[in-house]
Amino acid sequence: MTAPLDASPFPSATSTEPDPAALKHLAEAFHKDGFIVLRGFAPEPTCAALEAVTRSHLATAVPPVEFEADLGYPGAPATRDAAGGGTVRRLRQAYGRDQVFRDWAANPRLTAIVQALLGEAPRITLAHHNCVMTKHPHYGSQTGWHRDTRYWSFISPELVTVWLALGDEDESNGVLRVIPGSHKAVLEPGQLDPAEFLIEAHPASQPLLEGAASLALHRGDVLFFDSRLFHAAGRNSSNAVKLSVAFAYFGASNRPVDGTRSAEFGSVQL
Ligand SMILES: O=C(O)CCC(=O)C(=O)O
Repeated sequence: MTAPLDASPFPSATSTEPDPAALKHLAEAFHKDGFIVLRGFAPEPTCAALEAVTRSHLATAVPPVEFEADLGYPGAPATRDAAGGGTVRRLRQAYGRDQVFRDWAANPRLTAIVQALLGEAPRITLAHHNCVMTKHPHYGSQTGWHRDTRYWSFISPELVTVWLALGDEDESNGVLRVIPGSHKAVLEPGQLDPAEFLIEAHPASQPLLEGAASLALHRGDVLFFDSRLFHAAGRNSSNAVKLSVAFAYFGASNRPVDGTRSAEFGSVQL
């Protein structure tokens, strides 16, 4: 499937006042499918600034980073000492890395949309995502079907992940795949493995997987998805690293559960 082309709710490229009817339409699509894609939503100077800082931090693996070898997903190096063991999977704590990340995460046009999707004022969680996802050729791993909320602890599971493509994302470099509507799916016992990945061979997974769609993105496209949406991604068989900036947002009436990892790094009020 081709990714849906949702129209920007802003009347012009510089406006920060969204059209209420367009915003309502986006929110309806989001609640139905679990995601929306806004083409070319991030201006080129923003993408260029984010990419420049990302590449400079990647060059020396400025901490904190997550290595592919730490997760051991399919295709990852077995250990940090193995060939490709220094391959970075994420530049973590993006918000603290540079003003360009803070500006993007708090961009008023972006947060106006998140607010419409959550139905209340959003906050940025610094505990989850808050990163640049990097998928490298050769050692970038495959990510199985999962919901982001599998390892997040909030009093309500309603969060929105905002994923900005800094380059083309397609079948050649590990495009994101989603199962539209799966944010509402009620699972059967035993349908998830101990790490809460969907067991594809489970009979109840088949109807879900039949609806899977690839979300091809271009530089500047922004995917907003419900953090309960099942998604997965393949490996990168191109010869260039894929870079995507990801932040997650929760509503003012929500909060991380005390004492959990979700409460560890605080949040940003917008
Ligand atoms: O790019 C990928 O492999 C998917 C990443 C992802 O969905 C995640 O880390 O939650």
